[in-house]
Amino acid sequence: MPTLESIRLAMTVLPIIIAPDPRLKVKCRPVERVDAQIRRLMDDMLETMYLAPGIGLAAPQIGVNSRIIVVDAAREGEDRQPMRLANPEIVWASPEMIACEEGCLSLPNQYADVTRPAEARIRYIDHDNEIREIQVKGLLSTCIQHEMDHLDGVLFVDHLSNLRRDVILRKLVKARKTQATVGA
Ligand code: GNR
Ligand code: NI
Repeated sequence: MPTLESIRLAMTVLPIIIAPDPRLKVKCRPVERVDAQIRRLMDDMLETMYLAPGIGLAAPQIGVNSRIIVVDAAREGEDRQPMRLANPEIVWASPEMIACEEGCLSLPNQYADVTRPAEARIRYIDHDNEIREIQVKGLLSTCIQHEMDHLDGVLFVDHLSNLRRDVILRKLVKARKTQATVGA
């Protein structure tokens, strides 16, 4: 029988770090083992992602330097398909590439086309600490690759020209200054 204390009724929504920020530019450390504490973090990340709302979230976006991502690329109206991945690795990528318009919760209101492998095979550790592999395509493939980039300190704007990246980052600096002034 689980004790009352071991049953979590509420998950925690965590603040998302907005670029530019040095915490989004670091390489994250591998997870040693997916234990109850990591599972809790994965659940809090999912809750944070759903509220935002977004289709993916990487640990560094909430200030945690660990190789953990969560994803749910289910369409609106479909049942939720939450995925929890630790130490994700690309073990195969298709030669075919696909361009998808990407956004990022750490780059609010900024969108650009990014070209990535259309399909990929991903090895990861799941929420039960089991090694698994999945083959993904479409939006799910794009999203997982976007999240994996975060674990190496890479943002989608790093795939654009220096000029386009700097235009977006300057907009975010300006928006932050305006917010600080207005106190919004
Ligand atoms: O919510 C998100 N949408 C999205 C759309 C296209 C490609 C990637 C993404 S991921 C993004 C959430 C996010 O910032 N994850 O890091
Ligand atoms: Ni992102």
